Amino acid sequence: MSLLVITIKFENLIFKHKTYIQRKITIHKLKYRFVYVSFLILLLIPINVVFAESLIPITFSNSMDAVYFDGKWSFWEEWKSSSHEEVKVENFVIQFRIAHQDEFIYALIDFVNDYSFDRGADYAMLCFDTENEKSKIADKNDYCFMSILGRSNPITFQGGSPFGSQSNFEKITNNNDLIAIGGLSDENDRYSNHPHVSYEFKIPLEVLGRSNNYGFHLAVFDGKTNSKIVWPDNKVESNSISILQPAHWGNLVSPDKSLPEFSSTTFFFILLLIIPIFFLQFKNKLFSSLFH
Ligand SMILES: [Ca+2]
Ligand SMILES: [Ca+2]
Ligand SMILES: [Ca+2]
Repeated sequence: MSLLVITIKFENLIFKHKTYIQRKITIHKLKYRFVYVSFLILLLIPINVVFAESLIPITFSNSMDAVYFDGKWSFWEEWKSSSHEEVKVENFVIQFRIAHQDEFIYALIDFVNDYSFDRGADYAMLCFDTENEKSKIADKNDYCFMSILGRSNPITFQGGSPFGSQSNFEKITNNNDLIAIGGLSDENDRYSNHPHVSYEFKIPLEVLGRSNNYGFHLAVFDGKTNSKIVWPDNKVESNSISILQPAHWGNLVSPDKSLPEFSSTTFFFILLLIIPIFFLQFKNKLFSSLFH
């Protein structure tokens, strides 16, 4: 074999090896881009699309102790720092806001197109299954809090009653710090200037206990149209005294476990720290797999 042939074969070998390395780098680059793009897409998808639809996130807010309980959005900043969920069923629109601070859960139910102030008939009710067992019959750790428009005192219901005719719930004494009040909105409302019915709740964690995942149900009734809007079913029922059983409730989830007291801003900064670490680790793995 001549020297020329050996040289050509050797050059071909080197060329093939170089091509193999380049192909490997290209594949790794593509993998890297795929992971990066997927991560960006995940960041852009709303949380209620990533998870099941029957889920409402609850966030920490450091301004809920400034809420003025008059049954309406009283000033521009009042409910600004809270989670938002829009419930749209047929022609009805409810803007729901919820947050927690210290020993309380705070909620606003803004029934944007209930223009009739039906005193003693319109009502809103929030229900919590504190162990989120989704049981077929309400048990002792299931609570509902009801505000009837025009009445100063809220009503607390607890599950575990033997009476199926009352959906296995019974009235219990209100916690002293419980507030649930209905009202008529004014020009400070964030969603509509047309006066409409809204409700504000302050629910003590002394009753519920802290959890990062409650079973959750919302029911809002308009006396004029005899329509009860229920979440998570997103359907309209005519009024009845029955309360939906926990098996049909959705979830109220705290992304920051067990309702800890740190803000969404802190959560965002933690995320900002985690992302570069994630990519640095990925990059190191990429280089080590190429050169070892
Ligand atoms: Ca208010
Ligand atoms: Ca009404
Ligand atoms: Ca339960």
